[in-house]
Amino acid sequence: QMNHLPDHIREKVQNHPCYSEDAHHYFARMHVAVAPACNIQCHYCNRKYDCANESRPGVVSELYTPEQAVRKVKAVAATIPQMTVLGIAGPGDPLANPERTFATFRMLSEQAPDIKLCVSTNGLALPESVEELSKHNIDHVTITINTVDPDIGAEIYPWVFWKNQRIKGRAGAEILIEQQQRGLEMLSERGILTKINSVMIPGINDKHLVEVSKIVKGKGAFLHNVMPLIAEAEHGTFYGVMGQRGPNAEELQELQDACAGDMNMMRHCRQCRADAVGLLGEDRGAEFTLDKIEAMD
Ligand code: CLF
Ligand code: SF4
Repeated sequence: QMNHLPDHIREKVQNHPCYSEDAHHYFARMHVAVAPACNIQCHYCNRKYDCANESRPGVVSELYTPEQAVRKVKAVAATIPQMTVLGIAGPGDPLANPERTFATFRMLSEQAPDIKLCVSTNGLALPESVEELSKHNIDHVTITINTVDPDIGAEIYPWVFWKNQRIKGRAGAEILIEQQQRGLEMLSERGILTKINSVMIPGINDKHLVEVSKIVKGKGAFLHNVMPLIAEAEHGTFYGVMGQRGPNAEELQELQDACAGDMNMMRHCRQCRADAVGLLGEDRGAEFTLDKIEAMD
């Protein structure tokens, strides 16, 4: 899969553990949980936990200031030399916390220029953020796109917060979808690599995601990551309470195969926490809590 990539793209993905399946055996990523707020509501979210756009609901991350986050990144980089990528993925939406997210990126691009910066977003605030993202030399942006149809969107997103107003139902979903698609186009125009995450929700968007995959590929997305809904009742999400189930492993694989065609599919995602540290599937976060980092200085 990597061999047919043009050089300038291969260079960007060859040591990113999410964008390259090969790389994930050798290179590690870390997340810093600097972004508490969110600007939309997803029916699969429980705000007490990390953003389910990328991560497993049901775990809570300790919130860091940008300064604390930078100290943590330096401490991890000194301990784990394979750590090539720093991602901001929550616990809310990184672009709904622009001061905190961009302060972290700015300090890191100055103080640790070898570390690749990565971000994951629901996309609502993406078009207004693209300029700033390209300033910080960010090559990797993930957008969670669960649908391109506002009627389906209304079943996933009860509201979005837009221009100081809460906009409910189909109208809110329509705005979110437009912003996501425009953001994707703007990133593609600038040559920033994009990964699309889609949460597979049986009976709601499962049949529709093949079309989503084609559309985002047409707009230049590099990689598509179909993730299973996690909706345990004890997580207290709307879907969990309503008895909505997640897909089983076979259903997930069937959909990933159906999307595959000539789209690159990510199949090694581990649905990381917003403060994960280490190789994918490994979590060394407990070695780098604030008290331990302070003791390292
Ligand atoms: Fe983190 Fe996400 Fe960047 Fe990777 S994770 S912000 S792209 S550096 Fe990776 Fe984790 Fe899956 Fe995300 S395995 S949940 S896809
Ligand atoms: Fe929750 Fe993330 Fe959705 Fe925001 S974008 S509501 S934090 S799952």
